[in-house]
Parts: sequence; structure tokens; C-alpha cells
Amino acid sequence: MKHFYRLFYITFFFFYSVFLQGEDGYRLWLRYDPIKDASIAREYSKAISYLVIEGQSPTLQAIKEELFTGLEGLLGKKLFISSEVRKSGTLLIGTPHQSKLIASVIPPNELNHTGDEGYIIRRVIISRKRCIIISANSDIGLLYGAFHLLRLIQTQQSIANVNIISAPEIRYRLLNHWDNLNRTVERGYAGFSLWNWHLLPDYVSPRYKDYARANASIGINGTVLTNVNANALVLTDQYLIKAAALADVFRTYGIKVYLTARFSAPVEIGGLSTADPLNPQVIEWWNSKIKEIYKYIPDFGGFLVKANSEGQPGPQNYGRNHAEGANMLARALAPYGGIVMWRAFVYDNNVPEDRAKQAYKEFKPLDGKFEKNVFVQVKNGPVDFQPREPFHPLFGAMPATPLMMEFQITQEYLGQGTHLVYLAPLFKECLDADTYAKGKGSEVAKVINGSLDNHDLTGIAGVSNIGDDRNWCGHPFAQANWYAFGRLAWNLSMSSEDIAEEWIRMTFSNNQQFVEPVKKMMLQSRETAVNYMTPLGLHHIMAMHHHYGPGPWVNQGRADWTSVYYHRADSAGIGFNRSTRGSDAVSQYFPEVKQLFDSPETCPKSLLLLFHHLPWDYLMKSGRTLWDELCLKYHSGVDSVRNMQKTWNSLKNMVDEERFLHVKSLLAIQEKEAVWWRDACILYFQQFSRRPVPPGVEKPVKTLEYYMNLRHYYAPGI
Ligand code: BDP
Repeated sequence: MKHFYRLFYITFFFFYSVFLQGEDGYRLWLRYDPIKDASIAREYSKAISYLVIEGQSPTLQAIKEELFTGLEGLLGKKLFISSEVRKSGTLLIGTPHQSKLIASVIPPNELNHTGDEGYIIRRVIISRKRCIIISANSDIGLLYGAFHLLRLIQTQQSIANVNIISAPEIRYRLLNHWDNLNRTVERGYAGFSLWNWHLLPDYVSPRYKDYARANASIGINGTVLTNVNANALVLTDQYLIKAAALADVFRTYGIKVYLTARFSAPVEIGGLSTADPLNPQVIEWWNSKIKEIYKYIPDFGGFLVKANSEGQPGPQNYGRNHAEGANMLARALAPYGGIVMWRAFVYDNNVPEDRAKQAYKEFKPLDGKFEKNVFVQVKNGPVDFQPREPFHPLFGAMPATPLMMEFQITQEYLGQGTHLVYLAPLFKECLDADTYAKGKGSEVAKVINGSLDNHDLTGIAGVSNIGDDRNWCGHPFAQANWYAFGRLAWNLSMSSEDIAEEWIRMTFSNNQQFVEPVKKMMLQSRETAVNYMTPLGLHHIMAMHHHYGPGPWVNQGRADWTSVYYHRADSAGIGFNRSTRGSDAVSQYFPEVKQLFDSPETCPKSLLLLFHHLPWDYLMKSGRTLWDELCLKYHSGVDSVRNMQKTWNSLKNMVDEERFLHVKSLLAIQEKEAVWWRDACILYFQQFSRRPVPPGVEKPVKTLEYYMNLRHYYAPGI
């Protein structure tokens, strides 16, 4: 009988996935197809046949659904629900409050370490029956535990002696959607916004639940629904009712809804003549607005605010500072447990100052001036989500203020929707960087997890790469960046490699002959993109506005939006002098780091031209001139993309046709665009260097003029 069931399920799922569902990427990493290796499947089958879930709640119901789909799919057999532990092979799930049995097997002090969201997964013997238990202090913790167990099986880890205690390192783990109410997505490359504002709240797409499942599976517990370049309309009742419908779906999965607050909302939708944060009427307006929001969304998370940056309104319009603006909102949110995430991404084109220095200059003096429920949300680097930047000097410099990390998952400056670039190494490079704020060992990760300065309020945000494309993220490999962000938010010390391995196994295959080359390709992909776009510390030389493709010649408009401002190429050399002899941005870092960056001799080669303007014949450690090195880097980027293509092509028989062809086509675009980047940049810089392209670098086929005249009228993301 058992065999009959297994055969039935395997056949069913096979036909379902091959003929009905296809491999269109919709399922993300939550793919529960039958384990092909019968002996491995048998192992898991022996361990889990019965499910006992203690208690009742929507979240427990979601756990049951997920486990049924997941386990029945993976194990290819029927799972039985039971009310008590009767047989070996029972998976028992519950909190000690709901389950006496759990309370009797989990020593109470062990759950002291798991907090509100952590969990324990353990093999135990109950009345001589072999069981696996998942326990936590909350239903959400149980949900995270259930996803972890599924992951163990999906990635074929042994559960014979499973004993895992896991709790998140960071409290607020949020996606930031830059989604507009008209469904366009700023810097979005995966179609339109998932949020169908027009049909909400009457039509609640089933995708919202799948979005919540995916996020919960990696521990993301909050989502900012709207663009930082905010529209005040989202705070009107017409839209709040729509946001509430989303919150109702997400709640079961432990995800809170947040909104962006346009600072001038009291004027735009409130009919006031000012938005001055110290004006009593303005304060009252926000108080009652926030009260109204909590009526719609009782567990509303709070506001994300972009103020006085790139034309957005803010407290400075009224002569007030960022702390006064943030605190006004924070006081109104505090009674409800809401928070303010106030962005430090500020710069002013009227200030004749190196843009990379401005956030530090404005925020550092405000350290300690913010209310307790305010985060200052800082981008990973001081410029703007570049392929490579140093860590932001504010990390470590505001010990009295909780700083929230802002990473960009969407690949605005990293190949957008068409390049395979795995971002975990970029995230890790920043998290692992040592600020030296309190001497050696003061890594950015310790600022973010609160341990360096004893903060309980800890947070990390990722600018989402999700849209309404069938596969959510556009590029099949872009899903890995969403995944990596969530996994790192839970545990900052996970390695890029381990995350990639998990993702590949869950998304594609457990076959080691597939996993290893794909992992290698992913791990190198970020460096590859740096090489063909912005090697040796070049930055912000993308095309105007849409940032699609190279534009080192961009010289129109406000200075700090042009490329020439950042690369400063001239006949003498190239690079932005931010040393103590230049803009002195290096002095915003702690002395050990400052010293390192200040001299071209000690500055990491990868950041050289971000901190120094150097002659074209500057001698690099390799023995080559700067010019030759630059050209060779550009070329090596193209070479690496070609190697990625070779790797992928060699794996044809190990991937379904749909995803194989999709990735293959995108890699072909990436190769074309890497050549575009290399040739356009080399030709442009050659005007200044007046040197020949060194041997080993392919000669550009097209002219500089050709590249400068390319126009992309409808590039996505703007
Ligand atoms: C830049 C984007 C712009 C965003 C801005 C921000 O080009 O679209 O509005 O960042 O973070 O990277 O506010």
C-alpha cells in the first residue's frame, strides 16, 4: 500500500510539474518535487509519517498546509494528521504554552534563547516513539521552524539526529518596495508592482499569500509597500483600506506592513498650510492620521521616510533638522509600538561638497538626538548602491543611534534585469568590513546587530527586486538575491557560499555536478560585473537617469548626477581624490581605516580610483601601468561572462529546458552588454590616456561615437 501511495504521488507530481506547472520559476525556492533518490527519500519517510500540531491559529493552519504540501511532495507519500503521538515517525509541533507534551520535552530555559521568533528542531523519544519536534515561544517561531525543516529535506541534510536552536540576529528584517501607486516600480526590472491597488481590497490576489510564504521561509518579517519617493495618497482612507487587505494576508506569516510617509502630507492631503514638525497643528494631524492607520491595520509597523533628499520634502524646508522631523513622527507612533526608519541618503546639490561626505556631515552631529523608536537607515556605501563602494562612514560613527542597514536587492547599478550577479558577496563585504570604531573587531555587522553599542533595536532592509513577472524577479538568478538577503538578515555570519548552495539545491537540483559549477559561477559573478563596469574603484559612470549601460561621458545636469564628476578623467589621470589632499572624505573614517584609504600605496586596489586621482602611467603592484591594468580588468570581466556561458551550457542536461533557455538567453545579453561596457569605457577613457590598448584586450569593433549616440527611450525602472 505504502508503495502504491509513493508511486501515485511521484507520478502525480511528475505530471503536475512537467505538464501543468512547467518550470517557470513561480515556486521560487519552495519547490517540493519528489526526492529522486529512493534511499534518501526512505530515510526521511521513516522519520516523518504523522503530524501532530498542538493548538489552533491561522499561523498553525498555514504551517499545516505548508508541511502537507512540502512533505507529501518531497517524500512522495501521504502524511497523516494525528491528535497525539501514537507512533514513531511523528512530527510534533507546538509551543510549550499550547502543548504539555512539548513543555515536558523541552527544558523551559532552552526556549529563553530563542526569543519571539526563534525555534528548536530536535529529534526526541516520547513514550518510546521516535519523534521530531519543532518548538518555539510563538506560532511564528513554529512557522520559521517548519520552513527550516523543509529546507533540511529539500537540501538533503540528515535529520537523523537533528538538534537545531535558531533565533534571528536582527529584529526588523524588511523589504523596501519602491512601488508606486500607479504600479510602476522605481528601479524595478521584474514587471509592474505586485500590489494591484486598483483591485484591492476587493480582489486579493493569491500571489500575496505566496509572497508572504516566500518571505516567511527566509525570515523576513516586514514589508514597506511603497516607494521612498512617496505619494501622500497612500495615507488616505481610500488606500489605507487597500494596505489593510494586504496586511491581513501577511499577518499569518509574521509580516508587518509599513508605509512611506511623505513629509508634506499634512499640506497635500491634510489641507494645512505647513508641514513644520514643530507646529502644533501638524503634530496633531500626524497623531490623528496615525490613530486612523492603526484602526485599519492594528499591527502597523511604522514609517520609512526619505526627507530632504533628491527633491523630497522634509523638516529642513522649515528650518528644522532631521531629528526634529523623525522625532515628531516617532512620538506619534510610539504608543502603538510603531517605528520610524529615517533614511540617511541625503545630499544637496546646492552644497559644493563631495556627495560621498554629505550624509555623515548631516547625521553625525545628530547622534543621540533621536527618539528611542527611530532608526537611521543607512545605505551600505556613501555614494549609491554602486557595484563596489567602501562601507558607509556612518557605521560606527553614531554609537547612540540604532542604525539600520539598507542594501539594494534590485540591481539598479548591477546589470538590472539581465545580468546574473549574485549579491551576497557584496552584502558580506560590507558587513565584514571593520570600522575600527572601538578598535579592531568593530565590524559593520556588529553595528547592525546592536552588539557594538548595545542596541536592542536592530534592523536591516533590502530594496526589493520583486515584481509581477511570473517568476517574481525577472532573472531566474535574481531570486537568489532575495533569498540571500533574507538568510543574511536572520544570520549575518552565514557565508555567501553556504547561502548559494542552499538556494541552488532548493531552486534547481541537489546534484553535486550541478551545484558546484553553478555555485562557483554565482560566487564570481559580482566581481565579474565590477570588472566589466567599474573596475579599480570607478563608480557612478552609468547612463543618465535609467542607469542602463555605460555613460562615462555624462556631463549634463546637476554635477553630482554626472559621470565626469565621479571619474574625473583628464590628461593627467583618472579618479576622485578623496584623500586628505583632496575632498578629505577619508577623514570620516576611524584612524586605522582613514590611514589605509589615504595612501594609494595602502588603499585596496579595488577602491583605488574612488579615493585617488592617479596618473595613467601610475605603476600598479602588478608591474603594469594604471591604464593597462584598467583595460585588462575590463577585458577580464568580458572573459568571465564568456566562462559563465560555457559553464551554463555544459549543464544543459541537468536543468529543465524552460529555465535553461531563459538563463542562456540572458547570459547572451550579459555578454553583449559586458562588451558594450568594456568597449565604451575603454574608448572614452582612451581620449584622455592617449595610450594604446594593451595586448590581450580585444580591439573595440565600434566607435566611441556609436556608443555615445545609443538611446534607450523606454529602459525599465524609471
Ligand atoms: C538611487 C536611485 C533613486 C532612488 C534613490 C534613493 O537612483 O531612484 O530614489 O537612490 O535611494 O539609487 O532614494
